[in-house]
Amino acid sequence: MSEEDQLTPIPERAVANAHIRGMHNYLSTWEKSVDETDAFWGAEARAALDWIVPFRTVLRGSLSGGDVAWFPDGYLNVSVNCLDRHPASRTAIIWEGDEPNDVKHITYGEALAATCRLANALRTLGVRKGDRVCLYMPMVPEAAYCMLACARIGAIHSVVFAGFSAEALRARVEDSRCKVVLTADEGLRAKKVIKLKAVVDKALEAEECKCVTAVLVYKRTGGAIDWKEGRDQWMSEAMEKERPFCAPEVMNAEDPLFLLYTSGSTGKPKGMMHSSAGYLLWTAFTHRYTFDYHVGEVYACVADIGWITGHSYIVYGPLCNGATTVMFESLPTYPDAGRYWDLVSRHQIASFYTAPTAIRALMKYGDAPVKKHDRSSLRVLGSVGEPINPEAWKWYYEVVGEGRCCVVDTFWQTETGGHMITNIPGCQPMKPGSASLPMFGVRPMLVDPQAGVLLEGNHKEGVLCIGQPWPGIARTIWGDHARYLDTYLKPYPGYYFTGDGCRRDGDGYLWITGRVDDVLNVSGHRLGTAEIESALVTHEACVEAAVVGIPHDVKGQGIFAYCILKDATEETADLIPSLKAAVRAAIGGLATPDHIICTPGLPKTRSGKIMRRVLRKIACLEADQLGDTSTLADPSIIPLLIEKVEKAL
Ligand code: 6R9
Repeated sequence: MSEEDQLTPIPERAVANAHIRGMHNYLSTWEKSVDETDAFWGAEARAALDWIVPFRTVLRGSLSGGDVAWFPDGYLNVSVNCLDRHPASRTAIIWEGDEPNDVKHITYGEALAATCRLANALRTLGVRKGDRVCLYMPMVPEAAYCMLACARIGAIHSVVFAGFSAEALRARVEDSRCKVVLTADEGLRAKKVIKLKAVVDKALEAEECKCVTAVLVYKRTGGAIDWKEGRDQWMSEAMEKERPFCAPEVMNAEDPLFLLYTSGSTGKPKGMMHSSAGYLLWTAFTHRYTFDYHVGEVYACVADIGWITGHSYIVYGPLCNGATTVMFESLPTYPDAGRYWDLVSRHQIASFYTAPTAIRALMKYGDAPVKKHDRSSLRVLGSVGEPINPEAWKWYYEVVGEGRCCVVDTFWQTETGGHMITNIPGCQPMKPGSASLPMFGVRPMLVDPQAGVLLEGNHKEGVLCIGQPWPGIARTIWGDHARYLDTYLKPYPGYYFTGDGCRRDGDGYLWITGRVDDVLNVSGHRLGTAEIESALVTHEACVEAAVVGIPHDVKGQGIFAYCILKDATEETADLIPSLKAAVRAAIGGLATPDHIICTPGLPKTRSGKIMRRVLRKIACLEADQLGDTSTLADPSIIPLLIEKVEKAL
C-alpha cells in the first residue's frame, strides 16, 4: 500500500465542534507554537492556569544547559487549579470499582473537601513543603486525593505502581527518602486480592526506610492486616479529625510537583522530577487538544495512576480542565471481555484512552463482546504506551469506533510529561500505526545515530530527538542531575534524546520504531534489561544473566533471559520457577521472564561485552541472520544456545 493510500480521512461527525480544524490551521498554530514560544506559551499559561503571582518570564534556560525553567517568576498551586476553581457541583471523578455495579460519582466540591482533609492530615504528621510522600495505592478516588493533597501543601509525591514488589518499593522510598507512605489494606482486581499493606510492611522493615515515620491506610477491602502502633493510622480516621479547608501552599512554577520512577539502561530506576506549572500546563493543554475535550463530556483513561499516563491523563490534565474523568479499578476482561464497552455505554464516555496491548488482548475475543454495548457516545479513541500495529488500529477504529471516531496514537514518555507526537482530531487524516505529527510546541528531529547529523526531509530514519524545550519536560532525575544530562541532553548536544527510533515518511508523518537502548516495553510497561538481569543474579544459583526482548503477539514484547549457573548447580525442575520468583521478588510480577534458558556461557566479544544482538536473534529464532560474529571470543557457544532455545520455545 502506498503511503497516501494509508491516509484515513477524519470522520466528520466526530469533530464537528473541534477546537482546531484542518491541516492548514494545525500547521499555522504549530509554527507559532515553536517559533513564537514566549507569545504562544505565555498566552496559553495565562488562559489555562490560575496564578497567585503572575509570571513575567515565559522561558529561561536551554536544553544544552540542562536548566530549562518555564514561568520561573510565577507562583500558583496545582491543587487549586485542579479543584477549587471548578463548579463545586460538577462531577469530577466517576469511579467504577472492580464490580460493574460499584460506581461513585464525586463532585469537584467533594474531591476538594477530601483533598483538604488529607492535606491537613499530612501537615499534622509533620509533612512540609518539599518533603516526599510515597503512594502505594489501588485505583480508588483516594489515590487522586492523596496526589492532590501533596500538591496542596507542596509535598512531592512519588507514586509507586501497586504491582511492584516490596524490594522495588523499598528502593524507591529509600532513593527519595519519603517521610510518609499512603497505602490501602488491599487492592482488588477481578476479585483477586492484592495485599498492599503487607508489601509496605515488608518494604519498611529495611533499615534504609527508617525515614518513614507514618503510614496512612485506606480501607478498601477490610481484609486482615498487620498493624504497627505509633506508625500506622487509618486514612479515614486521620481525615475525620481535620477540617475540609486547607490553605494552599504558594508554590513557585518550578517547584517540584512529583517524582515518578522509570526504567533506563542501568539497573537503578530514575526518579524523574516534574515541575508544577509547566507540567500542569502541558497535561491540560495536550488533554484538551488530543482528545478534543469539551467541558461536560465524560472522558476515560483506563491506565493505572502508578504510571505517567495515569498522572497526566487521569488526574492532572483532565482535572485542570474541569473535566469529568473516569477512574477504573478493574480489568478489561472482568467479568467478561465487554467490560470496557459496558463502561463506555453506562457512563456515556466521549473519549476513551487505552494501550495497544489491551486492544490486542480484546481482539482475541472477537467482535461480539464489543457489539453487545452501545458505543454511540464515543468520538475519540486514544492509544498509548507502544507502537500500535495496523491490525489493532483497524480493529479499534472499525469495530470499537464503527468508523465514526478519531483514533489518536499518542507518542510520549514519563520524561516528556505529556503527548509529544500525535494526530489531533479534526486536524490531520490518520495513518494506522503512525503517531503522525508533532504536538504544538514540539520540534521533532531525526538524527543519524552514528554521524550525529540531522536528517532533514522526508523518507528518513534515525533516532528521535526534540529540538527545543516544551513546558512538560522533566527537569531532572532526583538526586542525580549528571545522569539526567548524560541520558537525555548530552548524547545529541542541544537536543533532548528520546531513546526511540523513528522514520519520517513521504507525507512527513512520523513512525516510532521502538527503543534503541536496553529498555523493553512489555504490555506497555517500561522495563530495563539491566534491572531484570540484576534481579536474576540475586538468585543463589545464577552468576550472570542476559535479558533480551522478543516479539509477543499480545504483550508487544516478551522477556527472554539467558542465565549462567554456578558451576555445581544442577538444572532441577524447580530451578526455572525459582529464578522467576527471584525476579518477582526484586521487581514485581510484571517483569517475570516468559522464557529462561540456562547456559554455560554467553556470546561475548574479546573485551568481555555481551553481544546482545546475537542473543536477540537466537531468542527470536532468527539464528540464520546472526550477522557478523567474527568478534566473538568463543563462537562454539552459538550452536549450543540455538539448540537450547529451539528446545525451549
Ligand atoms: C507514556 C508512556 C515511554 C516509551 C517510549 C516509547 C513507547 C509510548 C508510544 C510509544 C510508539 C506510541 N511509546 N507511546 N511507542 N508509539 N504511541 O508510555 O511512557 O512508560 O515512559 O514509556 O514507550 O518507546 O519511549 P513510558
